[in-house]
Amino acid sequence: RSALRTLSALPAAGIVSALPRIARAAEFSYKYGNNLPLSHPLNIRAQEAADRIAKETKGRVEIKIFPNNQLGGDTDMLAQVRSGGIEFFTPSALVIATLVPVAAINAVGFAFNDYNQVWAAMDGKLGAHVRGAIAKSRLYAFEKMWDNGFRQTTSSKAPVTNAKDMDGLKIRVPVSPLSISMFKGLGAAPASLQFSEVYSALQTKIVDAQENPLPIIQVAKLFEVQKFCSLTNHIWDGYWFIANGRAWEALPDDLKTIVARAINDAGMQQREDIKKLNESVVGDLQAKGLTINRPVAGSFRAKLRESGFYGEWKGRFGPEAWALLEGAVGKLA
Ligand code: X2X
Repeated sequence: RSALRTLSALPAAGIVSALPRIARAAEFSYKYGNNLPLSHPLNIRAQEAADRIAKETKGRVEIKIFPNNQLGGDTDMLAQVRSGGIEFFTPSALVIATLVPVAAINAVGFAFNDYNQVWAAMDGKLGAHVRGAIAKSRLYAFEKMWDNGFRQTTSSKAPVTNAKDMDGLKIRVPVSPLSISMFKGLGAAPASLQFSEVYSALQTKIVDAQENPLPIIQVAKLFEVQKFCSLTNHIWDGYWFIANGRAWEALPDDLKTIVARAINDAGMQQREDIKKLNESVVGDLQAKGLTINRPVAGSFRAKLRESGFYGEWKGRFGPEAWALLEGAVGKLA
């Protein structure tokens, strides 16, 4: 009895440290949803970040990962992270642009030539501009964007060798006005579907083609339902690691620092993983039966100019964002 009285006189934190063996719930138990299989570097590095965060916060912050659209497709997860149903989400730039239109700016067709240009822009002024816009939607975007990759075109029908081969192509694109506009500009017949629907849509021939970076084509096993892979490199796409604004603000500053450092560091490592995968995965995909070809960008760019794609999107993004993009990649239109 007297021991109990002593204990109950202690402040709550004292009791917890006096009884270290009693399992306790984390003070901040947060859910993170994403759309990729567990084997993708995004999930591998996110799990490492979650483990590091649990350790460095001494269990005060716990992040549970729900990969592979377990919580619904991108549109559902975006709604959940806004409402607070989940605290973290990694939407592609194309997907978060349904809420924050300027976020699609990195996905303007054939804008970036290589990763040096990409990271200089996204870790620099262009990325800061987009993060500012995301913040206005009461979402916190971590500083370092994660890599999705340069998007490539796969088809069950025929290789894409130049812009003419896009004519009438029934191609799945993400739920993204920019993607729809771009593929229409190229003469294709694009249809928006969430990523969670892509494999079965290809399998049942609802669409003949899709476009995604090579690591996704591999981990989502799209080679099982596609024959040709054309390295069109038409869009560079990345993932914004975002948090619900209230959940982020609820963290004391010292925990914010630990969480941000772990997530940004993991993002930097994830970029390296994708870079390495890009080098090895072509061979793997060929071995799995995909026929690979490397078209040149010229005819696609010309077709997009002709169709007014760049002019239209310059207007939609506005002069400030467009100038930041052209500052990073050179004149586009
Ligand atoms: O939906 C896609 O194609 C994906 C997985 O690349 C995105 O998240 C945009």
